[in-house]
Amino acid sequence: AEQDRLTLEYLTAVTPEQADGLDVIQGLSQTPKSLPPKYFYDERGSRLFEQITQLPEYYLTRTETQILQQSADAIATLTGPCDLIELGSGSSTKTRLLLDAYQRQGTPLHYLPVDVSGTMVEESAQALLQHYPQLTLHGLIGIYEQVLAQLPPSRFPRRLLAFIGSTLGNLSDAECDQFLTQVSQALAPGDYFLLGLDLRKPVDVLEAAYNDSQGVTAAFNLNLLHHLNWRFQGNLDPSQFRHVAQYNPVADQIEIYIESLQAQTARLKALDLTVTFAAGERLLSELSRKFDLPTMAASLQSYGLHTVHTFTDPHHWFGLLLCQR
Ligand code: AVJ
Repeated sequence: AEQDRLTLEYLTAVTPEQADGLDVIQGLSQTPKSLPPKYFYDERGSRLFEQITQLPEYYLTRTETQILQQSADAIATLTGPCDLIELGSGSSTKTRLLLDAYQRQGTPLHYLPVDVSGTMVEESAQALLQHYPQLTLHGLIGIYEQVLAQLPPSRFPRRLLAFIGSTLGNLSDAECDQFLTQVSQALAPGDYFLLGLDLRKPVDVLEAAYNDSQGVTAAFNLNLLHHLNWRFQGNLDPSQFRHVAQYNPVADQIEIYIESLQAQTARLKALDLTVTFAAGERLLSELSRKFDLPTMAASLQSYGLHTVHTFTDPHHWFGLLLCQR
């Protein structure tokens, strides 16, 4: 039966820092204020992000899709039968290109999508069950740190850990270092790591991608406030804030802020937290770093992750690195 091919697992916090809300209290109590991007992805936020991926200005998803269309067969051939663990799987739309390649080659695959949005994991897993009759799935609902600290035992000799979509760009230098250390420790020698990265490019292209004309990115950004209200019994008023996204050429990153339109105070009752904003004060809601492939490949090498293939598009706007531990 179809249901026998799908299991779901809800991971719980393993350390106090990861427990719900502590990172919110910390982020909103410091100057300048910031919040972890994982709080974007409640059900509505996940749907808004799916809309972003369809926007004419948002070249990232389209470009990575093109690259995957051309590289999926090579990736499947190289890894052979494996456990495909995907961090931040969302709708798993791009992943289907990989699943198709394994299916074409008759290579068995066990797919483990990982996402903070339970709805997203459940819905996409159900759709995949219908479409891929041979596929077995184990959905994990939780954050990357939890999953990497305790990868489920693998079915096949090899693992392919996928972190595509340039989600790595959300991490600061220190977070990135921690993350790659964890990746390297989680993988066994011979396992693969597939990393999707947004690359440096003209600033007008970058800024347009995060300031789309339909305002979807603005809605996605401000939805963070709705999510906090819902999750922590808050009274933040999203209409009193605006979306700001700008490129920082020194740090090679898009910085996304929620800017307070006036002086205001809000409460998050469940956290027993009062937050005050000055007029014009900015809360950093997301970093989206832009990379350079040779530099990244060299950095990965220092974590014991050796690049075996680099895939890119004709404009070099996006890159996929296939590494082996
Ligand atoms: C999912 C982190 C890759 O940085 O482009 C899109 C998120 N934020 N528009 C990105 C995002 C605003 C996205 N990542």
